[in-house]
Amino acid sequence: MIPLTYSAEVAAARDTGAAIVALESTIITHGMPYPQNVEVARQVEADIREAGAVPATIAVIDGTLHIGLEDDQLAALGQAKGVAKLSRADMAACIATGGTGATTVAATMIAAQLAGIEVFATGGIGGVHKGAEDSFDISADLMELAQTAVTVVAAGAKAILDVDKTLEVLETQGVPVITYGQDAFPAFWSRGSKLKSPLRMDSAEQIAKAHKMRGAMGLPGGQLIANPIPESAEIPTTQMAPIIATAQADANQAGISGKGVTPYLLQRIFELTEGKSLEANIALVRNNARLASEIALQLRSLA
Ligand code: PSU
Ligand code: MN
Repeated sequence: MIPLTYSAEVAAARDTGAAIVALESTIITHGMPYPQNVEVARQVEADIREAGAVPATIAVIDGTLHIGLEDDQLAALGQAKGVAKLSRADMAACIATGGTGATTVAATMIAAQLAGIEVFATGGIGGVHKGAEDSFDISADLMELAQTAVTVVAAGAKAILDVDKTLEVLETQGVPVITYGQDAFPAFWSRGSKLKSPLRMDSAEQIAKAHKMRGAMGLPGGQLIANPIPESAEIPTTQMAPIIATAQADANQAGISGKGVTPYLLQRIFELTEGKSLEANIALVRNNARLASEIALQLRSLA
């Protein structure tokens, strides 16, 4: 038996068949500084409710897998020290030993599927890191997208990654990469990039239909929906490139590896942009939550 609990709101949504959108918690514990992290987590939940769906923020607390957090749990997680960053490899061990951990994209997808939730909104997925030919640092998020049937809405892959290689691995793994409303694959803080998106769709309905079709065809895995950051919030690639290069060089010099890499880079970029990267990050997560809600509502009407 998996020790699994639903928040009151998610339990009610399950009873009535309301549309539910999953949210990860690593972005809260490892992706943004306190107190903005808690404010953003609350804001994103509110955005989902306003769009007519129900938010389910996912985390492991004292050995229980929570599908939806009560507000006090969310606030406590946002301030807690030493919270584990969980992925496919260590989520079961954390639950079995009574630990507390935040879920990455991979772990959130696993939890969402256990709870029958088909859509999940986040900021950016993990991917192939720069220098992966030496470090072998490739996020488990990519392999999760290949095997767990959850549609993940993100703002493309972060420019801290090797985006070309990330797209190559996604293709190899058979993951549909669908950009919403434009041809170019978006670069997280920036709307555009030199890369063409493998697929493009212009409505939540099409995305929901594609999700259902994969299921009908017996294809395992989910879909990556790349939703460009709103124009008013974007930071041009030319401005981000030198900052990312500095952050990467600092990470190399500090000898950061493994799970530490993504949190280190995000924090360093936050410092180097004097908080501007965080503002953009907040705008894009909220934008993704709104699109994920539309997709969840469409999936429900197709069901
Ligand atoms: N994107 C963000 N903020 C984050 C992350 C991604 O905007 O905090 C987190 C997600 O939880 C993602 C994880 O799954 O980083 C990837 O970590 P890694 O590169 O170690 O697989
Ligand atoms: Mn990694």
